[in-house]
Amino acid sequence: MNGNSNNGTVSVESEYIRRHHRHDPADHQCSSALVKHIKAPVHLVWSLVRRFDQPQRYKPFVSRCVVLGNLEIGSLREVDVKSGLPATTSTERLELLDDDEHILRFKIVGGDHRLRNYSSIISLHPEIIDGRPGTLVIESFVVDVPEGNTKDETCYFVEALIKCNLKSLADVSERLAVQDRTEPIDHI
Ligand code: A8S
Repeated sequence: MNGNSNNGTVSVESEYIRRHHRHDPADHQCSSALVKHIKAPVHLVWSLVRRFDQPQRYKPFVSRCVVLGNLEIGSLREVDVKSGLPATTSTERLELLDDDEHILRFKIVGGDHRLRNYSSIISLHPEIIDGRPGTLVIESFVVDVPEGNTKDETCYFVEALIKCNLKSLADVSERLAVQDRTEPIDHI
C-alpha cells in the first residue's frame, strides 16, 4: 500500500498507519497492513475486537479459545484452529488493549504452526458511511519469513487469513448494527 489515494493526497488510512501501526521489520521478516470499512459504529465493532478471550466470536478459523488467568495485559490465550489449516494451536499474548483509542495488540508466542514472532495491531477509527456511523478498521502485522518460503508467499498467506477475519468481523458487526437499529427501545 503506498498511502496515496486517487487524487494524489496522502490518505486518512496512511496517516493512521503511520501513527498506530509502526512495525520495524528485519530483513528476514515481512510486514503489511490491511484496511476494511464496516457499516457499524466503533463501539459495536470494538465490543467484538476487545474480547481477547473470545476471538471465535468473529475469527472463522478459531474453534476454541482458553485464557489462562485473569484477562489483563500479558495474558496468554490458547487458541485451537479448525482442521484443514497448516496449524492446530496457537499461544498468544495480549500486549495492549486501549479502550479509548480502540487499539489491540497481540503477539504469537508459541503453538503448532509456522508463524514465528508474529505481532499484530488492530485499530478502529470512526467514519461516516452512507450517512451512518461506520468504522475504519486497520490491521497490520510483522512476522518471520519461514525457512523455505519467500517474503511474498508469507505475506500472501497471512493477508489471506486476515482478510477472512476482517470480512467476518464486518458481517458479524453489521448484523448486530441492524439488530440495534430495529430493536424497539423498550426491549433493550
Ligand atoms: C489472527 C491472525 C492470524 C492467525 C493465524 C494470521 C492462525 O491462527 C491460523 C493459521 C496458521 O497457520 C497460523 O489474528 C495460526 O488470528 C488461522 C494458527 C497462528
